Amino acid sequence: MITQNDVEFYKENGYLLVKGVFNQAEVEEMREAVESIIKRAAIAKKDSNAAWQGDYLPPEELKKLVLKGFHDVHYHDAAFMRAIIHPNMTAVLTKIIGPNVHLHHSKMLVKPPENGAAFPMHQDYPYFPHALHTMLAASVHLDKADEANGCLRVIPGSHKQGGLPHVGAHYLNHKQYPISEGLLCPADAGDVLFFNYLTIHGSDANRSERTRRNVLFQYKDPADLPTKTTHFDWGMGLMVAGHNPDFAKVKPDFTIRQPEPTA
Ligand SMILES: O=C(O)CCC(=O)C(=O)O
Repeated sequence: MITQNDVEFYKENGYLLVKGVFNQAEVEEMREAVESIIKRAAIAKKDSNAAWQGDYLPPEELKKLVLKGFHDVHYHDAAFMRAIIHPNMTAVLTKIIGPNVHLHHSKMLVKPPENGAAFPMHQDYPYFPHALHTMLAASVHLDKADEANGCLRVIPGSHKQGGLPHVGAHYLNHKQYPISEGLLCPADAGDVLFFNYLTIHGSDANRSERTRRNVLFQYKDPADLPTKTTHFDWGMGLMVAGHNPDFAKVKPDFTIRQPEPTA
């Protein structure tokens, strides 16, 4: 699926766009799954707006922005589990992470037309820091994404700076790193943008009449261990390629809470 030059490009720039990872039928299946999650979230009254808050936009603009964002999509619909372990996906992952790869978490990010939320520039690193920095996001495009509907933007090579201070752990100083300075990464449905968790990235608001639906899977080498317990999602640690070399530590370190006794 990718060449040695692509691997070098990823190492140098901290991101790589791979065209046509998913075919039209697979994209359609994921679109239906996303729409169904949105409907079921509304029925369950769990559809609160996931748009990032902060000082990167004037409050009156910020309050209009909407993001349909939910974690653990592979717990909601089997279409995403198929995508997480798709042979085209693992072919790329094993080239840029290594032979052993496991899942960290999954989520969906739907920016509705006209007022789809922006993401100020940030690294994913502060959310879930790890020792070896193998962690990457695979952002799967379910619609054509461009500047008008708020496609992803990256700062090439920024992963080489290591972890940077974030405002309240969420995003970088927006005056120093305005969204407009990120390199636009336009993509078609079925394309996947891979980017390291140290790569500075973000996206502008969707001001177009088109929706922008992405699902994002975060993966890493199982030998790359967390340096801080900050984030836990179900499904974390599921092997998608190779094997886990540490027999004693295949599951993340967490405590299962016992349900409260009911009367
Ligand atoms: O999909 C986007 O526009 C940005 C998503 C993002 O930055 C993230 O989830 O960390």
